Amino acid sequence: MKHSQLSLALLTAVLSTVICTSCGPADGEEPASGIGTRPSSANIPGDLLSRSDSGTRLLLEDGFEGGSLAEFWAPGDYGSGRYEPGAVAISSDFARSGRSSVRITVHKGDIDQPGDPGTRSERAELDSGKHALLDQQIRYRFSVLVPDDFPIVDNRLVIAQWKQDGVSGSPVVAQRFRGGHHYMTIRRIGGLSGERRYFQLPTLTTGAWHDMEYTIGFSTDDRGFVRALMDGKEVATYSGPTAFTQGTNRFYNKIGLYRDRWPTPMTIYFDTYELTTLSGSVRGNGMESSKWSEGVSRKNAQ
Ligand SMILES: [Ca+2]
Repeated sequence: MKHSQLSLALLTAVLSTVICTSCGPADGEEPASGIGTRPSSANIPGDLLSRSDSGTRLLLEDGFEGGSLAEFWAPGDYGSGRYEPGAVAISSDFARSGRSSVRITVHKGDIDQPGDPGTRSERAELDSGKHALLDQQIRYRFSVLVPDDFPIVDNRLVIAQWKQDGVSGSPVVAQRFRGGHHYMTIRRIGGLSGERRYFQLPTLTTGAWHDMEYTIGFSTDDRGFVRALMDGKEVATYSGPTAFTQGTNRFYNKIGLYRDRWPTPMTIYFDTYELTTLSGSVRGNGMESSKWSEGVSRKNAQ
C-alpha cells in the first residue's frame, strides 16, 4: 500500500533523527484550577461569526492587524498564565497578510512549570479558548514564520498544540520543531501520555512564511482523523480516535513556543489564524498512518 510504505518511511525517518521526544505529563498540561473560567464558543463575539454559501462557519479569525489581538484569545495571565507581559505583540517585522503579524517570544523561566522529572518547562503561547468541537469536522489555518536567527537546538519545542479539556498530559495533536526537525505527533487515546505517532513534516525554512492547515475530526472512536497540509500540500494524515471519553467537549488550540528550559530566548511569528467548522458531522476517512511509539527516547522507541 502506498500510504503504508510512506508512513513507514516517515516513521523510520523521524525515529532515526529525533533523539528525545518525551513530552511528559506537563506537555501543555493545564492545572485543573484554571478549567472552566474561559469563554466558551457561545461567547465568541458576534462579529467573528459568519456563514459562507458552502455551509462552513468561520468561528475564529485573527489577521493580527490594527495593533491588538482578537478578543477570543485567552488573556496571558489566564490560569497559571500562558505568556508573560510583553511576550506577545503585534509586529510589523513580517506579515503574511496585511501589514502585521503576531510576534511571540519566550525567555528562560517564562511561565515556569514542572516538566518531565528533573526538568522545567516554559512557554509563551496564544490560547484559542475552549470550544465544543466534538464530532464536528473543523479546520484550523495559520501561517508561521521562524526567523533566520532562531536558535536551532535539540530541546523540546512545541509550536502548535491541540488539547481536550479535562485530559491531563500531552496534547492530542502537536506540531513540533526540534533540532531543525519539523514533525507532528498524535497522542494515543487511552494510552500513556508519552505514547504517540510521529509524522515528519517538510522543512520549516527559516525566514519564510509557511501556511499550515489542520482538518481535524475530534471523535472518541475510529471516525476521528487529522489531515495536515503545509503550503497547500497534504503532508500527514491520521485516522483513529482523537478524543478521550473522560474528557469534556471543550477543545482548545495553542500556538507559540512551549519548551523545556533553555537559556536563550526564542521568537516566532504567526499570522492569518482561523478556525472554521465544516459542514457535516465527523466521519471516518480510511486514512492510514504509522504505528504507535512511546517516544521516551530513541532507544525505547526502537
Ligand atoms: Ca496580518
